[in-house]
Amino acid sequence: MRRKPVVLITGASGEMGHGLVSALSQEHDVVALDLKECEPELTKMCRATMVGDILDSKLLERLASEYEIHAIFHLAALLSTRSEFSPEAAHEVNVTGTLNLLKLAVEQERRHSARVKFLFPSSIAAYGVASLAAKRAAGRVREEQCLDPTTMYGCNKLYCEHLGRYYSRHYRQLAADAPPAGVDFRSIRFPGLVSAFTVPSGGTSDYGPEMLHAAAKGEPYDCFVREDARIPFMAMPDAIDALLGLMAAPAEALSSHVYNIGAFNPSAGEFAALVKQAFPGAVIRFSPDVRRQAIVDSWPEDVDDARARRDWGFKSAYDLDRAMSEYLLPNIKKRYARA
Ligand code: AKB
Repeated sequence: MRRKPVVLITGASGEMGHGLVSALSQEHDVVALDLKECEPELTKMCRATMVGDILDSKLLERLASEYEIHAIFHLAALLSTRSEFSPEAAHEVNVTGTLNLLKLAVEQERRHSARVKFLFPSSIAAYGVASLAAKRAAGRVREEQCLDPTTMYGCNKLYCEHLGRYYSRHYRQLAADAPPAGVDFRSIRFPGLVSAFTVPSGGTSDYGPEMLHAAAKGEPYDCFVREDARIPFMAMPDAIDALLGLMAAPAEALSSHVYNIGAFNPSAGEFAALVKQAFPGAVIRFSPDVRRQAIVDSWPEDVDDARARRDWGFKSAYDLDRAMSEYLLPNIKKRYARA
């Protein structure tokens, strides 16, 4: 008897997992995996939740034997700042962990004779520009430009995009029993994300969401980048919609395994000004950390997302003003009023 297919989400308790579990669970049976116990509210939406490590091969074997997995959203990762404190551990989680999930996808395809969709959140950290002058000159970067990341996390993301392409098109290409079709790997290079419901940790784009949440809580915030630091950001609902949109796109429409998506790109100073407008008493001081600043300076100030618009109709719904007035401020105010 065929079992009901499920969608597996790794890193389900993280920043993006929350929104994704609730969106996906409306149409799919979701199995959520995370190092931490999922919140009860999320658990209720899932067919099953598992506490465990993507490096634990026994756990992945158990998952493979218990469920028929038809799509994997592999969100689990160590972000850019945290990865610089233990680069080898980051490599293990970010690369070996991804490899384990790609192997799981291949194994599921073999068992169930159906292609597995593999959705991979890559990052603007895959880019690396050599200097501020080069960043300004590069402007909106296309997917194949400036690929010299300076962080372990960025190197890991870029390499995993290549691994995905390999598992999709070239896996065991010389073996007599090479699979007829590879994993259906699709990835998005996300900008910094801003959610009303979760505060990220361990990233370098965290100054955006951190200053907003601090202001809402009435706490002062020391921003670790300069006022003129500029990278792309996006409101979380657009990020979730983009993953769902890419998942739904017909394979023939996709000309690539990797897509930029963009929404808005305020400087840290411009973002702080909007936060102060919303929370007039907010105290935001700029005290740049030279080394974290250097990471932000190595990321592009904007991305060209023409490929995503053309191939699968990506379009962000939230520019910065709408993100603030319709999504971030109402939800954040409600959240901290309750706390
Ligand atoms: C980070 O700052 O590491 C992440 C990212 C930009 O991918 N938020």
